[in-house]
Amino acid sequence: MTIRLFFSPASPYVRKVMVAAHERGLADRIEKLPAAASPVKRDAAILRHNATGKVPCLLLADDTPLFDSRVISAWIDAQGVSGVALYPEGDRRFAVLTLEALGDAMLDAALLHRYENVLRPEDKRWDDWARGQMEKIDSGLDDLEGRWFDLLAEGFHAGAIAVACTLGYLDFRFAAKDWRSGHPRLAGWFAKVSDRPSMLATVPVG
Ligand SMILES: N[C@@H](CCC(=O)N[C@@H](CS)C(=O)NCC(=O)O)C(=O)O
Repeated sequence: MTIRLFFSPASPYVRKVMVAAHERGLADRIEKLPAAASPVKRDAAILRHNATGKVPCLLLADDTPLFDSRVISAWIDAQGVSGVALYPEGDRRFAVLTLEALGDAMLDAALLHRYENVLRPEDKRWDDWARGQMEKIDSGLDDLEGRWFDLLAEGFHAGAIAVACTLGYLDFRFAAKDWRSGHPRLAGWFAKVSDRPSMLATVPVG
């Protein structure tokens, strides 16, 4: 079975699904397709399969597209040939899904902040809007350090993967942001999970 993935080595959402694939023993079955996703210059090859033009987008053997990162991660988990389920059964499943949604929402804010400061022409930038995105990241960090920490530390499930990719993205694109100060438990957890083969194999480049 060959599956193809519109891939970007810098995308934290692509990283989420590649980490999931490594954790579940599927990474070597994924053929990486080149992609240049951008909200201002859309990639025609992605658009043929995903009307949003975003990565990640997975193509099954018969060309059926799967997106976005949450759907792809769930599909990978369902195929899993090794490792531990990323989405547990029962009530805990919804807690893990909510944690994944929190990690993704922080990533959305980080990406929007970056687009504002990298893509938008300087004279059109809006500081309050960028500050609002950063505030989402900051309140998310506080919540991860507090009420979500026990679930986060329970195992490397889909929620933990989303958070790990979010923190990795902050280090990659917001290196000056000292998110570790004030979040010592989160910092210790991230140092530990960063040594997992799935995380080491997917360190962002770009
Ligand atoms: N909710 C989506 C977000 C994916 C996303 O925003 N990907 C970015 C790259 S990191 C992208 O394709 N941006 C291009 C665009 O916004 O058109 C997911 O979880 O996969």
